[in-house]
Amino acid sequence: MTKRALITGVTGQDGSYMAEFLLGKGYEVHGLIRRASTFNTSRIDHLYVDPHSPDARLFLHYGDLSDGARLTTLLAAIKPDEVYNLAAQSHVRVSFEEPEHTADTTGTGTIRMLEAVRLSGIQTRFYQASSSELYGATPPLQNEDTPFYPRSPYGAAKLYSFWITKNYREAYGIFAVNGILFNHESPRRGETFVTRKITRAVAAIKAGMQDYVYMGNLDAVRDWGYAPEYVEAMWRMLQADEPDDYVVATGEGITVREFLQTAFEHAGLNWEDHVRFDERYLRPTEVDALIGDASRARNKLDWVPTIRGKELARLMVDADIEALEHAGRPWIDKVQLDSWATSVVHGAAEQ
Ligand code: NAP
Ligand code: G4F
Repeated sequence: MTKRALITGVTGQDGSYMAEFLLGKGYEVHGLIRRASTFNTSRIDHLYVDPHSPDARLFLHYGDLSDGARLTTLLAAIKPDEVYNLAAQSHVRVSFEEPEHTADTTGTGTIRMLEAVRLSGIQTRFYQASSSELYGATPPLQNEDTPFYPRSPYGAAKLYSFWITKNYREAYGIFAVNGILFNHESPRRGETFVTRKITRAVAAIKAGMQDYVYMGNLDAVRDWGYAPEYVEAMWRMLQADEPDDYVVATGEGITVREFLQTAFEHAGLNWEDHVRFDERYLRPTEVDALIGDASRARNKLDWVPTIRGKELARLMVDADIEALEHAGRPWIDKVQLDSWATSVVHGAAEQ
């Protein structure tokens, strides 16, 4: 029997890797996408097959986490065996600018999905994209028993989602799990997260198109892993005999400064010549250090990461240099437009 999965956030970094992974395993994959005035499917365009074709196994549906009725009817129609709830306003800095929207999408969106599961009456397994941001001010090492102390509207919204997922597991017997994922990156990472911002800047500086990149707190420590490996951990959680919550992390932390240094050195550049400080990129409350202990995932899911922070920096620099070489002029114009927007429209290009 072909398994069927629904992915919310299928156009995002993780959603695109998850769609690829599940198609590779023979699943029929359904993805929720937001209607936008421009195309927003660039991360999954390579997977697209005309739905009229008998070979089509990826199907996209318009919907939004703010629209509970739509989520319920969609789940009732698709009847997925597995639901991966990856959609969210996922940027921590932006959550300070848009706290209500973040609460609505990243927090209340989860209860809308869980209600859709409950009200549609379907039998399904539910994955919730929880985050190491839950730990916030609690120092490392962090594992499943570490107390939560979120430090942003995003972290607080994810805290609600964590507990409501656990509650629906206990109250209604739904196979619902939380993956508490530490930062994970890739060449598909959103351009305003720190790793991708750095590796894109390295490519542009190397090509002589830009001289400086403006950064915030370089002392923050993060446990950076590789996104394709992390979506496999999500899938493994839904294949387990019993539902549980799992930390997914590499166990190694490095500072933003070390990531910068590694990325610039890989391209033969000295980071100190090109990095400048801009207080705009500081957060009202910062999460100083996240380093995860993923022993439970290793022991119960047999999941082991292989790529860690510095290797990831080199891999992403290579990908951005190659993307720049192949994209040509349109990409160059986009870089110039981005830096123009950052300098002229104060606050509009928070990164
Ligand atoms: P991402 O690249 O920012 O993707 C977010 C996805 O959510 C996009 O597809 C976006 O659609 C969609 N979305 C946003 N608001 C929506 C709404 N109201 N209704 C429906 N869809 C909506 O995020 P990611 O890095 O792939 O992360 C996936 C999930 O894991 C997120 O929940 C994130 O908070 C969580 N997480 C990520 C990390 C990490 O390090 N990457 C770590 C822990 C947890 P558009 O393309 O239309 O914007
Ligand atoms: O790349 P970041 O924006 O990621 P952050 O805040 O750790 O959040 C990411 O990981 C979470 C898991 O822990 C996810 F839940 C969340 O959805 C997201 O994927 O920032 C990383 C660090 C921060 O300490 C930030 O202050 O980098 C620091 N930083 C320094 N300069 C910067 C910058 N961050 C950004 N985005 N831009 C800067 O210029």
